[in-house]
Amino acid sequence: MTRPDHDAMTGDLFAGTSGALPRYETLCPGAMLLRGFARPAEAALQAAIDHVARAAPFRHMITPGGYRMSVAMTNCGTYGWVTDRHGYRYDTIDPERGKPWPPMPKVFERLAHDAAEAAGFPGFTPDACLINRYDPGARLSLHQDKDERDYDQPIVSVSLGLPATFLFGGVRRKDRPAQLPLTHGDVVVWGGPSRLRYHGVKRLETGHHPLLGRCRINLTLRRAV
Ligand code: MD3
Ligand code: FE
Repeated sequence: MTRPDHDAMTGDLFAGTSGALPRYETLCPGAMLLRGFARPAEAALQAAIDHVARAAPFRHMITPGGYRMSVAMTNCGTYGWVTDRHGYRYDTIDPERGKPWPPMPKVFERLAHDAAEAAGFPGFTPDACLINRYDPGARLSLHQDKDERDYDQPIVSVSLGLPATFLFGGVRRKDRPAQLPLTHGDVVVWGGPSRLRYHGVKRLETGHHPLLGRCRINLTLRRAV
């Protein structure tokens, strides 16, 4: 599906994209893939990620079961997602630094808002952004996102850098997952009946991306509280 009104809808940040309009695709009820939606903002996104990571560095958190996550993580916004031996939670304080997370960059907030609107969820205002960094070999096993208060709020996921294979299953762990290749600039909005689906990311292959280098970065924008 093409959107001739895309520029008008997203405003000046994303203006001038008419030569390469993103394609829109429904993956399953409530989930919409917006191919290339983040590309016009790639430089601003990268600068904002660097800014956040200088204040709150990427770290490998420990799962409640005692495993070190292969994905390196940091957060920005009012709430950050954290895991340690005690469990998963959203916290206003970065436990590594004992200080609040860096504020949500305007470019993140705007991208999430505009992507959600394009997918049929107007008025989305994220209060949490988890930034996941996948180095070659990193993976994320199948899980549900259940730590948020209101499942009626969508989740906006932004892929940058190296390509990855995303897995999305059903609402039961045993449901065989579908595989979805996600590349630089792709945005997925997960809402409605897709919100509690199991999902994960396959082991990242080695490679080099012209902007991000040897990694994949995923922004997961949520309304936590
Ligand atoms: C599908 N991150 O941090 S976000 C996570 O690429 C996480 O780093 C992945 O899953 C990543 O929790 C993918 C995409 C995503 C997020 C929430 C979902 C997909 C979802 C909720 C329901 C179904
Ligand atoms: Fe998830």
